[in-house]
Amino acid sequence: MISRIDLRGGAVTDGVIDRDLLPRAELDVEAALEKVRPICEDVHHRGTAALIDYAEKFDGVTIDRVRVAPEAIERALAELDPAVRAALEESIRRARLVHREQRRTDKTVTVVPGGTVTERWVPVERVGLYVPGGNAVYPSSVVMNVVPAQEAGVSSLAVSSPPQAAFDGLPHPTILAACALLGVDEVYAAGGAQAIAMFAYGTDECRPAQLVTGPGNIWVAAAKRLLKGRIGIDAEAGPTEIAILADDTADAAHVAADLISQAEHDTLAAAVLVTPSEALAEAVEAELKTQVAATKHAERITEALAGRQSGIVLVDDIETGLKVVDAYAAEHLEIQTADASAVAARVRNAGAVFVGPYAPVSLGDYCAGSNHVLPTGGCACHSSGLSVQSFLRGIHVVDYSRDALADVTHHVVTLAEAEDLPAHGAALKARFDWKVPGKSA
Ligand code: HSO
Ligand code: ZN
Repeated sequence: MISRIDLRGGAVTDGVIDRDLLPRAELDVEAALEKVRPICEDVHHRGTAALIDYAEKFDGVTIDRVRVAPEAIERALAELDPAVRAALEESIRRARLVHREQRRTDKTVTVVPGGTVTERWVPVERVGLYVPGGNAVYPSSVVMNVVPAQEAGVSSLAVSSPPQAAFDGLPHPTILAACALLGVDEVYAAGGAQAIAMFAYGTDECRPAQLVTGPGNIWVAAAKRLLKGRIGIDAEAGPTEIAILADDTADAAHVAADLISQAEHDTLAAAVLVTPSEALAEAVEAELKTQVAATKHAERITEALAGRQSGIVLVDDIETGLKVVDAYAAEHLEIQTADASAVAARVRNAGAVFVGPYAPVSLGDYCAGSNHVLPTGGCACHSSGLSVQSFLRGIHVVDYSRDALADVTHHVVTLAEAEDLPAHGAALKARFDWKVPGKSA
């Protein structure tokens, strides 16, 4: 079911890994752009009326408003299973512990006497958080989006999630309950590209936001690409990925279970094992066979594991394995090797790293305290996951005295002239007794 890619015996030359040798899905966001463009335009022009039409068309529900009534949110919390409530509360508590430490303080640097630059960290005023529906419901993603936004000091937060036919056109009740637990009372029943357009343009019910965050399917990614600039985005999240770098100290049953756990998300989800151990590869293949057959979403998982985005990559040694996982830049990377901490410390590219046998990705998905909105599709080589920083802007505040400006004026004038932009220099000279070039005294 899962394919093998053999990079042993010289397939890796000079330590350079050709990314194209590694399994990865091709997600054609460009092609989806043309489909989402008219939807976004429609929401721009017709607002709520368009959203109601798309709820009918895409979600198969008839609704007469998109904003969820406060009573529905309160009811969802009142009816929430106490065990789920306790688990969500623990997830929120741990996430807050980690994200609170990401807050930044303003810093002032005295560049010269009388000349300072202060970096002020200012939260985005209003943020839209998208929580997907689809194959699964994601109250955990509400936690992962809302907690860093709140810790950053975002004052206005709105959540949108697709309307569900099974729940009278409301988002899933566990999503509503998670919002209630987090103190978010502005929730919309809109999904896909249309939800992103709602946040970007605003509607009669929903004030436009400056930033939209959260995972989503290809339509959400396409809408984010299309509307980026009009609204800030976190990332165009693609299907979930797990890579595991393991040697023969790893437990094959656990490795297989972890691969399956992320393959469960989507038929396009990626599960990649990188190992120098032929014995482990064989044992994991055998485990996958029996474990997949026994799991609830066997069909979806089988397709994900058989897809070209998944595979077992055989390498000569852990050294080469490290190069492979760095080239792959997985959303989630588990290290299940001897001396896992030392190996993990050498990883350069991954959305999040899970160290040793007792840190499976599922822990991070729900209750590690870490964030689970992470860069996919290789973007981990240049981007980070969602954090407090995602919701802040750093503003440089420049404050110079007359003397401090006078002291540096000759340098500014020189650089301005070197760039053939003399008016830049003139702006400084005008403040002192300097003669402005080209103007007679
Ligand atoms: N693994 C997903 C997050 C998630 N898993 C939510 C379960 N629920 C992307 O990091
Ligand atoms: Zn997951």
